[in-house]
Amino acid sequence: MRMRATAIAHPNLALVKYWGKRDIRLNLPAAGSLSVTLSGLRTQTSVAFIPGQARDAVILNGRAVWGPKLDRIVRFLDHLRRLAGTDLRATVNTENDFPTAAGLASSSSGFAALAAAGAAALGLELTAPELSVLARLGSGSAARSIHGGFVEMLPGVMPDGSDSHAVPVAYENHWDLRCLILLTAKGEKSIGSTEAMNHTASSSPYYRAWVESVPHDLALAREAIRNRDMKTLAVVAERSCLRMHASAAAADPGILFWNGTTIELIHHIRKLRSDGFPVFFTIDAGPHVKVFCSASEMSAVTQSIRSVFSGDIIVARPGPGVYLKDEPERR
Ligand code: 2P0
Repeated sequence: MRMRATAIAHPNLALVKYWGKRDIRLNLPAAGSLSVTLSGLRTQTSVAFIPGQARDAVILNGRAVWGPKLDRIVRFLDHLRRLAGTDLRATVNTENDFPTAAGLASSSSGFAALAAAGAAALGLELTAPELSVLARLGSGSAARSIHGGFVEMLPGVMPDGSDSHAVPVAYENHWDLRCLILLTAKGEKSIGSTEAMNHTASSSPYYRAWVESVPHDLALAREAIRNRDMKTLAVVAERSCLRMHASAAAADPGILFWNGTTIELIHHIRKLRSDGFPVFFTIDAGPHVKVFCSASEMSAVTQSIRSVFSGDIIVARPGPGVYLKDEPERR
């Protein structure tokens, strides 16, 4: 057992969204989802299990983490300790090169990197599905960042969640897409994804219809990715995004993640598409707009967006799954 390890993971963006759980305690999703793991944004996490250390310590971007955020990570470290049969406490040091808890999927890369580094530090030799199951216990979307490229999350049927993990759909170099992340606001979002999706599930009359709509969208998206069919993927991804947000907006009280710029950008992207550009948007549990287009169209799409948007833009592309710093990337 080497007791310490460092892992690198990239956040993923869902094209068919995950929104709602069949088991809150085990983070089991109510339906599948499909995402792209993105290079261009990255989390690096080091974990050290230290004999004699009294309690877990977590440092995020150089600052100590406290309160409910620390409790969530300690609960995750407890899963690791149970698997390894140890009661050693850990020091976790994690760095994001992009805004945390702002609707940029930091929990997906965060828990994927923590799962891989923690498991390696404790000498756990896990298969990819086992590592994905472990990451899922930290955050549902983290299960998908174990793999690179285009990834599907299987909801599974087992009560213990052992069949609820991600699987690769296509490698990162399968399709040379670009993702422009348009930052429409600064700071952390007002409500976390976990709380927002649980509130939607318990109070939105549209929630059931949302969950029932997912399998059909998954089948279409899977096929569209295999065929590099932008037209179909655009329709499915925007539909999945809008249905997810509609189910949240119909909760009681309703949850609205968008600001005015979000809506202006939605209209602009749809206009671009009707003008013949193969482009589409998606939006997560925050106000930022993520725009997908082919690599060859990126400069024209960026130029057009710049006519209505002056905020920061992060450029990302399909990227690798989680890997240990001193080992090759996992494909
Ligand atoms: C997704 N999101 O599929 C959806 C779309 C946000 C909007 O997965 O409670 O942070 O930790 O399982 O993974 C965000 O949810 O929630 C998310 P938990 P998570 O990407």
